[in-house]
Amino acid sequence: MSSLRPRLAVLRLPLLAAPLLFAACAAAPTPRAEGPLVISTWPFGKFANDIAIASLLAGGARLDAVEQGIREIERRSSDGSVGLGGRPNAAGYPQLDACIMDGPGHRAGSVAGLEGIVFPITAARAVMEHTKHVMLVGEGARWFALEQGVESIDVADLEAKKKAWVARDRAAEVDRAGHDTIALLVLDADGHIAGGCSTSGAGGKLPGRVGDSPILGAALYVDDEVGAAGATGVGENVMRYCATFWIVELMRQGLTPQAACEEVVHRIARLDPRGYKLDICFVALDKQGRYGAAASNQRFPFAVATKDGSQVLHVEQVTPR
Ligand code: SD4
Repeated sequence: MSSLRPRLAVLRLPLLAAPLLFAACAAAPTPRAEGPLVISTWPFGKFANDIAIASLLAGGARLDAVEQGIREIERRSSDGSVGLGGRPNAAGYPQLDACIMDGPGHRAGSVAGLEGIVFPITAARAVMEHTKHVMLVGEGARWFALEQGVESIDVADLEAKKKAWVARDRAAEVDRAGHDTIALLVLDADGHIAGGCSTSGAGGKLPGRVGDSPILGAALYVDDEVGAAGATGVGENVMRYCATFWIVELMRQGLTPQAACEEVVHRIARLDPRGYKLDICFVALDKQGRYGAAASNQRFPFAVATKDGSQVLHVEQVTPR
């Protein structure tokens, strides 16, 4: 994927050169798709993309493509981290986070700390479409999802959960290695954008911990005038920087999706005491059908689907500067 890794040496220029810089980045090579486009995180994203692109090519609505694609991953829980099959928290049970956003109308819905609900993305969409709110959490989110008829399982009784928690080391490190999330972005044939994100969150997280995945502007942001971005990785290193909002704003200023993803990794690394050891990965697309991806300190596979086919691509970690 060398075409996905434009070298941005020009970004070492002083701040005054910013307009020049953005013009230079906008010219960087970047893949472009005709017609509908779907991009999502990790290799399992291909399963979601296949469903989403088939739906779009059949004339389906972009939000249906987002929801149906992500539901496939929640249903499979095949990677051990999305949906109820995901990695449990420190007390041994999964708490799920999800959000969805639609470009036209700038609408959004989100759920966090959700227990026992099979399809959190559907719950998030119901928040967007059937309430005047944007985000529901915990017991209220579960109650709402049940009331909306979203498929559910029995949650373990509270006493048992409490005992499991007390029995464990409360200082347990969050399982940094064991995290995966689907963030999926769609550009439809009319040029409108939508996206969604779903996760069981970082394995071993404290009960009640909410990551970046359900937070708009952190793991997902959609702007119908510009483009969209999605994130995966250590949520704490994404949400403190409003990373996807930042990526979209850089695209607004002229950067390609690829350049914007890389630039935000570099800027976070510059600000953060961890430097590039952030474990953060981004995907993005824009209104022109261009897309890109970047990761701070790992090889990052992601999935792309267009009318011409569906594939898993990857980028290497950014080169620190
Ligand atoms: C979180 N960002 O809860 C999620 C986890 C993740 O790949 O993306 N893992 O922090």
